[in-house]
Amino acid sequence: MVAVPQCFVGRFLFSGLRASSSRTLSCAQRTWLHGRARSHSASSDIPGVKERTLVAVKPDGVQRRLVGQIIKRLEQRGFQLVGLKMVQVSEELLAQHYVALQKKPFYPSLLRYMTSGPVVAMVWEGHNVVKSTRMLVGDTNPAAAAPGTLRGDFSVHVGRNVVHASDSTEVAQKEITLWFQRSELVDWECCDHGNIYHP
Ligand code: DAT
Ligand code: MG
Repeated sequence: MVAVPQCFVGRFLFSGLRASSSRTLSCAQRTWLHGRARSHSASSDIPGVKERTLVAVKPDGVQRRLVGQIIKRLEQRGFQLVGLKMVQVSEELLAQHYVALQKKPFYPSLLRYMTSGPVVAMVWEGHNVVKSTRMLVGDTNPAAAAPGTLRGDFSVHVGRNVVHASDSTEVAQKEITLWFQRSELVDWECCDHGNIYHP
């Protein structure tokens, strides 16, 4: 990284040219500049900005090479990836994940489906990320999922609906703890934070 001299930074910060000039700086330099310039727009000061949710590309989504498109939709919305791994899910984990569905007639086929191949599990962070991600994912039944949603665009049958997303903040916390170790999640602030959030 190129060091940013103090006098150079001072000129930008106080001459009013910071926004246009920072276009020529590296991401790390912009982050540093924003950190110096902001007094109260750090993410921890914005209510709910640290909300997290579990998103999992199910085995059909992985087999159909949809991982990239699903990540793209969450990234382009402005959410931030804080955890990512590919896993062959165990029946024990799924039994806890789908505990509310254990009495449903489709439960055995749901277990077979979810263990049929690898799953890409992710944790995404951002303001209202749980609700917004559910809207991006769309209705459980793809037939009812609106066009433009992931399920509405990429799936046909409820038994192969390509992606999972936590349905409430409480469930999200439980699911993240179930799927991820604390050490697998990264606390970081994206250098475009100031363009996504109003302080
Ligand atoms: P969601 O995944 O939208 O949160 P859910 O928690 O009610 O929906 O169900 C979990 C998954 O179980 C769902 O994504 C697909 C499967 N499933 C739900 N209802 C089903 C049904 N009637 N037949 C087959 N699979 C079903
Ligand atoms: Mg659910």
